[in-house]
Amino acid sequence: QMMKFAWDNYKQYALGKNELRPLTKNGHIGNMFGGLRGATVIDALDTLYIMELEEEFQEAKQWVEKSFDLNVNGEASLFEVNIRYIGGLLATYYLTGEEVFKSKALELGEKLLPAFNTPTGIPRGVISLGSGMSWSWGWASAGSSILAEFGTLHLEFLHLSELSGNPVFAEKVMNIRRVLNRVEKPQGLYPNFLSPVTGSWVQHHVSIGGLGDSFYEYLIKSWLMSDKKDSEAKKMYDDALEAIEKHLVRKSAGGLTYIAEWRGGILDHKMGHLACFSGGMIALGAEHAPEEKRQRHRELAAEITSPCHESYTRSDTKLGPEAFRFDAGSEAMATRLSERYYILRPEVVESYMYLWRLTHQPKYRHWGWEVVQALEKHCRVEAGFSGIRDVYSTPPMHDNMQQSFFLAETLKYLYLLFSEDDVLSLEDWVFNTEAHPLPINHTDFKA
Ligand code: DMJ
Repeated sequence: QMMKFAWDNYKQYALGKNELRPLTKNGHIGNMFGGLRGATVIDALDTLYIMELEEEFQEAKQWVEKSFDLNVNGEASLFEVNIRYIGGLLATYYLTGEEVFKSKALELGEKLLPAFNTPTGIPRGVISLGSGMSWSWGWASAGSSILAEFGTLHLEFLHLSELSGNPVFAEKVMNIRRVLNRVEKPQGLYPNFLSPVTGSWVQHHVSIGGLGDSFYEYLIKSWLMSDKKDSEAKKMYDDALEAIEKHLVRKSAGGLTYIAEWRGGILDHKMGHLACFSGGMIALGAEHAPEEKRQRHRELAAEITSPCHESYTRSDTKLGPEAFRFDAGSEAMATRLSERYYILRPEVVESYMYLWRLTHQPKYRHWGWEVVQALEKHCRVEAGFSGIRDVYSTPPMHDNMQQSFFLAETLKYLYLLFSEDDVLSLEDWVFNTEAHPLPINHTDFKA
């Protein structure tokens, strides 16, 4: 019902725009997708399909067939186009077998290739879909590329090669891996900024949250998607996790285990909402860890998820802030005004879903249900769901934005949390970082 409500309002007020503005009842286009439209349609497709919302799925499919235009000119984020559009189209193709999704994914994939034309082959973050020109984000230090951006292409690009028979996509991402393997890692950690010109780190900021997050996720998932053959990815994941455990995982005075950020050796005792996906990732990896580490990793996954849950329960809305801290007497709460917002993000329920599926401890379903109730109470407005500006104040002020990842991820993970384990079984599927399911063992990882 939540998904139907989110979709119906998007369709009524914003179909063809990228997101719905649920308070003003209109659409939002933004500047992340380079002139591409319908981000919410593409992100919602597989969720509608999985939830058996058949009529709504047909509406979305029709929009793709009739109105989804790839001949656009504008500045796109390579990462966002890949995870939302390519991921959404590929997943829907694999679920339905309908050619239109495959052909659009391949056509769009081709348009992303010029971004890799750099001295190292590390792509730049922004690409003009019309001209193929690419450049780095103005805010990224010294023209660098971002770890979580160029490190979050592997799953989709292997499928593009598999489906097209063209090895070029796989070659591009295997080259990224080569560069990463060559460069020296401070204390075994991967900093967030790398120069696409020299292939060396530009700054020593390490984070398992924003700017770093899905790079780690794609290492373990690359290995799983290859049906456990891509041992290089597994080793990179194992080594990275070991360094994270040693240098970033800390326990607060109140006994909460969290993952801090690292700035040239100095710890910033802050955990972003984005970092809360890591409980799920570590739980998934733990199942395949060597026996001597398995139990410790299982415990770590559960421990890391706990402050994320606390960040929700300690707020007045029972929704969690964008970032929470463990310093100056604070525990699992935002201390800065600018970090108090919640934009319908999925990472906390994502971890609940993995931990439920892997442990069957009822608390994860209880925690997920608390989120459902809080979303209904504070984020549901007359024409859709909206993010809120301050999780510590009720009634909350709304931000007038229904993010597309709310339909792709937050609602999908909640649905899967309450489904049987064989609905998109973790044995058969990996979820890309936008929660689009990709089948295991369909790729030739050696390409
Ligand atoms: C999503 O687009 C993806 O989950 C991405 O990896 C991180 N940010 C958003 C959701 O918060």
